[in-house]
Amino acid sequence: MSDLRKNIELYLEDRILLYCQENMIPPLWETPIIKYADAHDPRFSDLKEIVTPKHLLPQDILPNAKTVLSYFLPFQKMVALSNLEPGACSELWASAYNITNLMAAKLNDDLADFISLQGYEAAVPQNIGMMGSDSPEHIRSRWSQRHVAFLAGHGTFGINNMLISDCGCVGRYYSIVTTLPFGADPSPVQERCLYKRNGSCGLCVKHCEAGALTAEGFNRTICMETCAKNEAQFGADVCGKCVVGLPCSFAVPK
Ligand code: B12
Repeated sequence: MSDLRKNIELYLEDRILLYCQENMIPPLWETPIIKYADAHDPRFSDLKEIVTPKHLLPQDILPNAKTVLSYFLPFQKMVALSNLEPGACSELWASAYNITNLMAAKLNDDLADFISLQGYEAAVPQNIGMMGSDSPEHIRSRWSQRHVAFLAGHGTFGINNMLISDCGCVGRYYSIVTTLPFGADPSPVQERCLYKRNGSCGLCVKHCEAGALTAEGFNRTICMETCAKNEAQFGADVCGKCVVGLPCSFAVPK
């Protein structure tokens, strides 16, 4: 691994520790995983069809874009364990979501500054939360973090829609567009979702009491209604029952 690549990893790990110290919060995450996509990968254009015609290209974010840095922040097991019970999400699950998003905004800016100091350009995608339209079925992001992570080789998609990383699917993805001179990371060869691999498992579907997730597909409207109920109770638009207590929560299933 190149020194610069290693230094970026160490920098991110350090910043997380520092953020926790400065804000007097316990670390809620395992070591982040950083992977890179080629900003000229033609599959970025496909996202205009797969996600939304308004989906951005890396070059819309940074004209000289060469590489997209995508990182996964895996939650610690205790965060997932707190959310195993059926019903509303756990308070810890909700607060971990809010804390992670606040921290990631800072990490992204710091990481972009760090990359600039190394002599490369870096830009953080902006306004990439939900992009509502007339129909809730069209609630999409113009920068789909998990599709970007997929192009960076982080993992394969489970039937719960989650991208299953090298250390499972319980966590959050973020990304930065850069001119870093790294090649793209390879995609995993093996299908990581057991249901997709051989029809076994399917636990994520069983965990979705609301019925948003079925083996046939995913109903965003039902999922959003469930997340909205948790938001009213715990201040975060989350649920997460479909990602906890699974063979792919914290590992790549054998
Ligand atoms: C809008 C949104 C929501 C909405 C709508 C959900 C939805 N699925 O669209 C609501 C509020 C309901 C929601 C719920 C959740 N969300 Co959400 N959400 C987003 C957001 C902002 C945009 C998602 C988007 O537009 N996706 C585009 C649509 C078209 O694709 P998709 O839904 O991702 O599903 C695609 C894949 O499954 C893919 N796919 C499946 N198989 C294959 C195979 C191949 C080869 C390919 C290429 C693609 C592919 O195709 C599907 C359809 O195109 C992203 C953050 C971001 N900026 O990306 C987070 C994000 C997707 N959410 C996330 C999470 C964790 C959740 C929840 C678990 C809530 C929680 N934190 O407790 C639930 C899970 C719902 C579910 N099972 O999908 C994480 C996912 C992390 C991961 N490990 O994958 C993200 C990436 C946030 C982040 N920064 O990490 N979310």
